Amino acid sequence: MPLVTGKEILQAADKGKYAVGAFNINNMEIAQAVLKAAAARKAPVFLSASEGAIQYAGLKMLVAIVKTLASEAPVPVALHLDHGKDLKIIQACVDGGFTSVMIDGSEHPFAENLKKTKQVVEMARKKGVSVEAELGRLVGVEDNVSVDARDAVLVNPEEAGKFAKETGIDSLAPAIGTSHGAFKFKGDAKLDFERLAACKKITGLPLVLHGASGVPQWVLEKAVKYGAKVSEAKGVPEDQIRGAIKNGVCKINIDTDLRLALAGAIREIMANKPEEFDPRKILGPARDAIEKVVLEKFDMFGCAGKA
Ligand code: TD4
Ligand code: CA
Ligand code: ZN
Repeated sequence: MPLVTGKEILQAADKGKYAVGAFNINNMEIAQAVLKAAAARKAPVFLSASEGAIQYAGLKMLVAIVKTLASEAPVPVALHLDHGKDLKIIQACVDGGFTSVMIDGSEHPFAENLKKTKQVVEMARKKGVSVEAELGRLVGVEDNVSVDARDAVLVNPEEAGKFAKETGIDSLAPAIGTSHGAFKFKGDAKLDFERLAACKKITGLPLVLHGASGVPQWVLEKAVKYGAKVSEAKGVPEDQIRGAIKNGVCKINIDTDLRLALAGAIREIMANKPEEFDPRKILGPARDAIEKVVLEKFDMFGCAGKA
């Protein structure tokens, strides 16, 4: 089917109290893996491209890949710009066929983030494109971090209320203690569900969880077995993901788990079959490994069967 807006997918998720997955893509194989899994589970899904992905693959190429695959997919698909910072790139995505954009103004002071976000909402509205924004900083918060230190980096729910009202965004990514990448926590994972629930209550918006990769055991084991130096990797455990969904998270961003699965699968082939150099025999198993990760996410998020 044709691409749908982010808002359409998230409103249904919000009402149905489940979360959908948003998976970062950089090439054809990753997009194919995600959509094959989405079709198998009948799950609505976001395909996300970062500014870096756009630089790597080209905006037109990414749009062409996603539109082509989505047109054959039996599930709703939104094409989303992840962590948009450059207004020119955001405008190019809005004009170029994306159906959802994120403006990440979180490193700016509140007033400037608000102003930038408002600008993006204005440009996106003209094309019916949905907008996600971010408040607070994505940093892993450890068990023993003081309340004051948390206040300094995590979302402030009161600010979130004002921000949502003044900008007219469609979804909000509040920082509640997760971070990007494979090394999220030194001690136990600790997400601030109280803050999350307060943001949900005051904004009424579908919320987005960034930095949500779980570093599944089987993915980590394979990567490490074949030489990846990532043995200290630690992600968000499943019970914390479920807690986030209970407290208003409707979109869950996953990139690291796909990267690790791809790297592990490629390392395995290269190690076990040194005579192999057919790209299809190298990238094919990597694509299968990504698909398996995505299937597990759909089962965890509650979005299977919702398409
Ligand atoms: O927003 N994301 C994905 C971030 C992708 C960054 O891509 P570039 O390297 O191109 O900038 C997430 O929230 C995913 O978090 P994760 O837990 O998977 O790291
Ligand atoms: Ca940010
Ligand atoms: Zn993110």
